[in-house]
Amino acid sequence: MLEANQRAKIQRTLASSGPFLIVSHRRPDGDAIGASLALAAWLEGQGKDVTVWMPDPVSANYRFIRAVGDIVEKLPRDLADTVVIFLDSPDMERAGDASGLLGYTRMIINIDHHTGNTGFGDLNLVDTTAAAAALIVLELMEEAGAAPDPEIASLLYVGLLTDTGGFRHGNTDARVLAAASRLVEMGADPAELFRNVFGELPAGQIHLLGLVLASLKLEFDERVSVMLLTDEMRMRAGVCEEMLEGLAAYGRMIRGVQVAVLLREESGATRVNLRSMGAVDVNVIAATLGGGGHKAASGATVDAPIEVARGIVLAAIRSALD
Ligand SMILES: [Mn+2]
Repeated sequence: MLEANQRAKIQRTLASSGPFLIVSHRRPDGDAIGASLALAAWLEGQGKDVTVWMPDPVSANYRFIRAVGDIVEKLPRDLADTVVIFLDSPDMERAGDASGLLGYTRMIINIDHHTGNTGFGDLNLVDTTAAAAALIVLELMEEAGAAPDPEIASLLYVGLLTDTGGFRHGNTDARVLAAASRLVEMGADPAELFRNVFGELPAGQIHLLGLVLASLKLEFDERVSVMLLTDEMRMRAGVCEEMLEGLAAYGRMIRGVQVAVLLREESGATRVNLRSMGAVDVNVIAATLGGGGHKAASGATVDAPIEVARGIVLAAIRSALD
C-alpha cells in the first residue's frame, strides 16, 4: 500500500512541470547512466527543464551514448524550486556533492534497487527485486502510458545489460528479460549495445586483464578468490582507468569459489569489489567494511594500502564464512 502510494506520488511529480535535476552515484555504471539519461530524455520530450549531473566523469565505454555529452560537470546551485531525482544511489553520500542537498531542494525523489537503500527521499521508490534501476524507470514510463523511442529504449537496455552482467548474473529473471524484449521491440539493438558496452576495448585493457588474472590467489580452502589491480599494473598496461566492468566476475568463474574479491588501488585507498555465487551475502561483508550494495555484488572503500586492505577484507570474509 505504502509503496503504491509513493509510486503514485512520484508519477504525479514526474508529470508536473519541474524543473528537474537527476543525479546518480560515484563512478557511474551503465545502469546509473542509462536510467538517468532515459528519464531525462522522457521528461525533456515533454518540454520540461531537466539537468543531469553525476559525481564522476563517465568512463570511456559509455561515451558512445550521445546524451552523455549533456551531463553537466557542475552541480547546479539554487535548487530551491527543483525536484531532485536520485537514481540507482543507495544513500545520499554515494552521490558525492549531491549528498548535501537535503533541505535545499523542492523535493527529493529516491528511485533505486539497492538492498541497503536508506530511504533518504521525500518520496521513495525502492524495489530491491528489480535487476536494475533502468527497469524501474521503464516500468514508470510504461505505467504513465509513454512509448519510449529507440534512443530511450537503448539507454534503458544499457542499464539492464550492465547490471545483469550481460543477462548472466543471479538477478537475471523473467521480469528483466521480458523488459529487455520490450526494449528490443521499441528499437534497442542488443548486439550493437553489447559490443559498445563490453567490446570495443583498447588493447591495453586486455593487457591489464592479463595482469589482474595473474594476481589471482585462492583463500579459505579455495572458497574465496582474490585478485589485485594496482597502479603499477595500470602503468605497465598503459591505461589510466580500467574499463572492464566484469573484472571481478572472473574470480567467480572458478569451481568451488563462493566469494570473489577484486581489490583496486584507488588514490592511496583500496576499492573492494565483492561478488558472491549465492550462498554468501556479500552485502553484509561490505557493510562491515563501511560499504554496501546487493546480496550478490557489493563494494566498499578501505582507507588503507592494498596489502593492508587485503588482510582486513579477508578477516571480514572469514567471519561471514564461519
Ligand atoms: Mn543499478
